Amino acid sequence: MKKLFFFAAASMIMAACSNSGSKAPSTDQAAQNEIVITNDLENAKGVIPSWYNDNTVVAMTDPQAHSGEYASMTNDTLQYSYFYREIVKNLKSENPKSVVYSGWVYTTVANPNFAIICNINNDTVRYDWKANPLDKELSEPGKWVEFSAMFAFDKPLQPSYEIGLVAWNQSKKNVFLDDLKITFIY
Ligand SMILES: [Ca+2]
Repeated sequence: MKKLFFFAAASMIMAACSNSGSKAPSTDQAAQNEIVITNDLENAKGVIPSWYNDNTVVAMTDPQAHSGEYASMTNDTLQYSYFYREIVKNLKSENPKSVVYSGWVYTTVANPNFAIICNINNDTVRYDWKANPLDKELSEPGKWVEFSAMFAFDKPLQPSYEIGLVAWNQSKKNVFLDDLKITFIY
């Protein structure tokens, strides 16, 4: 009788172990610490929450967009690209540690004065801003190139602050963006 009880208890423990083991794979853990937002710009004209400057989104044929038909165009009159803005607390109850803004960029001129900007606003007041220039990555005009810009939030954030991500083109020549991806890391 004792032996049977021990065997039953042991199999219950084993069952408990295998359950907890299958519930928390490491990839899920990593995903829980990130919020990923993607935008291929194909539906930008339909007004997507948190995205602005859809007047920069154009149908492209020559050159072709990186995906589908649409990409964001910047030049002398459109210095700022399609623009992502969101309040910190609308993303998650905690504050992000950093954000990575990545995607594809096409320049019509070598080494344009072109940068990804991360703005942080406290209501209407600028709290912080950083630039990640892409001029060196864009040494070859006439092709789509993948880019990635990382910004660490080293100045403390408040839940009410607004984070903005935008490309700033000061080259006056056409530079296009497509297939944007924003990854907030917590
Ligand atoms: Ca597209």
